[in-house]
Amino acid sequence: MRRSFCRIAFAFPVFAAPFPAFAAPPSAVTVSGCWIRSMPGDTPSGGYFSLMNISDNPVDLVGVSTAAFGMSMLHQTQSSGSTSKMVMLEKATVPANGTLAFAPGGYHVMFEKSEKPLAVGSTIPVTFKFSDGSTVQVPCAVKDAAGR
Ligand SMILES: [Cu+2]
Repeated sequence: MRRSFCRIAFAFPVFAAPFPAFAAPPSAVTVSGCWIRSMPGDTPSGGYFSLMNISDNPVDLVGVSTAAFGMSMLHQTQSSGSTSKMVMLEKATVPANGTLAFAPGGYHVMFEKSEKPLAVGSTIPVTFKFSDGSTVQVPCAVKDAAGR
């Protein structure tokens, strides 16, 4: 089973390089409550979740990937007055023994170039990569544009 999973994972060359799939240490960070706001057509979809770091050192989220989308970026929405804009982030730091929320209006993952339309109510596996070299894969719930 592991061997066939490996072959499937490496069939996506965009994601193949950075993951030491069987050598990664257990992660100090857990991911919970992950969901994706599925948008029609080519509109980017936001990804939201909570990160909890149980170690005594800060850990950075450095990347997110899923076979369901061709591109995944870390974004932060920044508001000033009546305008808001999104900036791209290299990383997002989860404080030692602390949490970091990715939520509408703040930190989020921007998923672009969906491979095919996502079914609302389904889940897709998403892999989170951290600065300590660990990776975590969790199922993310697909919700509609209203977040339901
Ligand atoms: Cu964004």
